Amino acid sequence: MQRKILPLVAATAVALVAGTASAARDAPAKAGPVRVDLDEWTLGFETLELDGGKVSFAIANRGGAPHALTIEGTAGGETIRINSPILRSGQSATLEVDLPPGEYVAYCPVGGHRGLGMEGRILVRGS
Ligand SMILES: [Cu+2]
Repeated sequence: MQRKILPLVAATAVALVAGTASAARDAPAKAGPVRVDLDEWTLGFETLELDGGKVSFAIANRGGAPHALTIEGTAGGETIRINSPILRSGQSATLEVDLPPGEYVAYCPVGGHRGLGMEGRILVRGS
């Protein structure tokens, strides 16, 4: 019995570590907030894959310059644009969003930060 349970426990621990990493891929939406660490000049991820539905983003500005997060996309013919507040160095914010399945771009809307590399993709799977 013990030998059957142990591998499951180990697999769960690995999944939890992956889910809290800032560059988390495949982070399950229902498993807690998705961490986004903003810095010069990166969002901390290139592609984020999430399950559709309510998603909570825990956004932190780890850099020196002001940063924010904008999520933009089209779902069902409707344009979706979500903006976090502009965060100063060290500030953080939680963004609760309800994203329909689809493909979104994420970027920092401050100054020319997007062009400097603060851009990524968010893929929302159907549930
Ligand atoms: Cu920025």
